[in-house]
Amino acid sequence: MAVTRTFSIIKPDATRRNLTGAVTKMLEDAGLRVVASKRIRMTREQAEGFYAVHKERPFFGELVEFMTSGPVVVQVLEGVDAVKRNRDVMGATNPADAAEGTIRKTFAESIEANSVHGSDSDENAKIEIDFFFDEDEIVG
Ligand code: RTP
Ligand code: MG
Repeated sequence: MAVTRTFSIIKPDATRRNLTGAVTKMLEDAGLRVVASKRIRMTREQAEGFYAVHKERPFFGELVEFMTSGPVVVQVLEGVDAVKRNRDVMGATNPADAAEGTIRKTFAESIEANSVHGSDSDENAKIEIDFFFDEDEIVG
C-alpha cells in the first residue's frame, strides 16, 4: 500500500480542553506523521466553504458556529493508506457509536463536538489540504 496524505482538524472542543497533544499522540501512534500543522481561528467564510457539502443539512448553521467558536489545529497527515488509517483511529461520527480506543470514544463530547475531522477520500483529502495549506508549508 502506498504512503498517502489526509487532512485533519483538531476541533474547538479539543483545543479548549488542551487536548492538541493527546489527540496528536493518538494519530502518531496509529502510524500517521504530521507533515504540516497550524493553529488558526477559522473565519465564518472558511467554515462555510469547508463544509459547503453539508449546506442543506439541518445542522449546518450550528456546525459553522461550533467550528468558529475557538481555535482549531489543521494538519496534513502522511502514512500508509492515510485516509482509512485516520478514519479508523477517529472512530464513528457519534461518540456513542465509536469503538473503544478511538479518538472520538476517548475525547468527544457529542455528535457535533466530536474532537476531530478527517477527510473521507483521497480526492477530498487533496481538496481539503489545498483549502488550508500551500505546498511549501508541507514538509514530508
Ligand atoms: P468529519 O467530516 O468531521 O470528519 O466527520 P464525519 O465524516 O464523521 O461526519 P459528517 O457526516 O461529515 O459531518 C460533519 C460534521 O458535522 C457535525 N455533525 N453534527 N448535529 C448532528 O447531527 C451532526 N451530524 C454531524 C460533526 O461535527 C461532524 O463531524
Ligand atoms: Mg465528513
